[in-house]
This record gives sequence, C-alpha cells and structure tokens, in this order.
Amino acid sequence: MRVIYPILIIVIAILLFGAVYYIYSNNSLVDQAPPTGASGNSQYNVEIKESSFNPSEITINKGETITWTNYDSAPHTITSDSNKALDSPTLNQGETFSYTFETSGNYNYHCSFHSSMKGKIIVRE
Ligand SMILES: [Cu+2]
Repeated sequence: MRVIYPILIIVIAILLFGAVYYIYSNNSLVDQAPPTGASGNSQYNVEIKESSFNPSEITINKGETITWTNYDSAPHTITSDSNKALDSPTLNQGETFSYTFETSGNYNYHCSFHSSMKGKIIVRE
C-alpha cells in the first residue's frame, strides 16, 4: 500500500493536469473560432424556376462567382448573348453551373432552349 499511494497521487495529478489542459485548449479554440466576416459575399446564387432566372439581374464585383441551379423539370442553359466564355452545358433538374466573372462589364444572357428566358449580370470593377 505504501508504494501504491504515491503512484495513485501521481496518476491523479496527471489526469487533473490533462483535464485542465484539455479545457484550456478547447476554450482557446472557441476564442479563435468566430470568423472575422472579412470574406464577405463572394458567392451568389441564381435560381432557375418556372422558366425564369431569379434574380434576373444581379450586380457583383469582379472576381466573384455566381452559381445557377435549375429547379425546373425542363432543361435550361446559361448562355451569354455575346461573351462566348459564359456558356453552360445543359442543366437538368437539380444541376448547377458556376461561373467566376474576371472582367467587369454587363453580361446579358439567355437560355438556349427558351429565348424568352433572359438574365443580366453587372460586374463592377
Ligand atoms: Cu430554358
């Protein structure tokens, strides 16, 4: 018994130290966890519903990305009226298409299957 007691005390001390260290390091993580919010909005979504783009017009900054999602059962595309680079493949229901606008300007686009479907992206410098 005389040998066991000191060993028990050492084991308990190590466990206590470990517990305190664990709690302390977790608190440190929590303190560091909140994001600064500096990233801002660089990701925008356009919904394709009932054969229209929502929102139909959206203004973003250069370098930002738009993701289109087709919620219709009909297939649609995102096809620029003039810029050949903005030209999605056919989007079936549930499919998405993302495009990052690296050049400022106005981008009018339409759906290649439904000429009445029109949208516009304004990209600020
Ligand atoms: Cu369409």
